[in-house]
Amino acid sequence: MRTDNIIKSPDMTRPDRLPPGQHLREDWPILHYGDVQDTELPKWIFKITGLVDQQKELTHEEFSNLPHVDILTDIHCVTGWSKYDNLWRGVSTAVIKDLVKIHETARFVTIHAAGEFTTNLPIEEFFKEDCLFASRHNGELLDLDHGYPLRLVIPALYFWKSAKWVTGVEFTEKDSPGFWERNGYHNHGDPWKEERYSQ
Ligand SMILES: Nc1nc2c(c(=O)[nH]1)N[C@H]1C(S)=C(S)[C@@H](COP(=O)(O)O)O[C@H]1N2
Ligand SMILES: [Mo]
Repeated sequence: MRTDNIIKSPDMTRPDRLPPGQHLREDWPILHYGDVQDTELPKWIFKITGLVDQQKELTHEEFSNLPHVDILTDIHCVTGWSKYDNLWRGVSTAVIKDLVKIHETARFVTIHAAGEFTTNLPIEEFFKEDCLFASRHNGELLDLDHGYPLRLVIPALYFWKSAKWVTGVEFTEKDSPGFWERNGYHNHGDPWKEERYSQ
């Protein structure tokens, strides 16, 4: 594995790297609600909407031409499994700031995915340096089951925030709970605080 220029997720260097209540897995389970979303690349569009000066749409070719990074992260799923050492390649969330001017009133991000899936997070957690829109995992193109052509990766939060089949981001002033957040999962989802379920 190449190790130059790889950003390492800060949580990987904790003395105890496994969050409370989690167990390690070597394989990679597939979990999502509803159907696998198979979008033909020519029809695929990435939209940046909400509190921005001008909304923006990118084709798959335009998105693929954005600068790419390699980021190494652990995965922590709310159902209890964790998977170490995932090398993702894709576009850093920070690149969004070069594409649009985000209003200062923006405090939250809603991630939109094919099949009307959404998830929400505070803007500062979306822009952490280990967050990216990934198209590759451990050197291979993402499997359709794992979100091809593009998935979000937010390493510091439970994996349900890492939306598969992403189609866009929306910047908002108010927080708006996403799909799992409306269906019993915690609104925030910090694995180190075991923010698993709501109430
Ligand atoms: N579009 C979409 N993305 C999603 C989900 C979903 O239902 N739809 N589920 C989330 C949940 S609950 C988990 S645990 C991870 C699982 O990702 P994986 O199947 O690649 O392991 O995807 C997340 N992303
Ligand atoms: Mo999940």
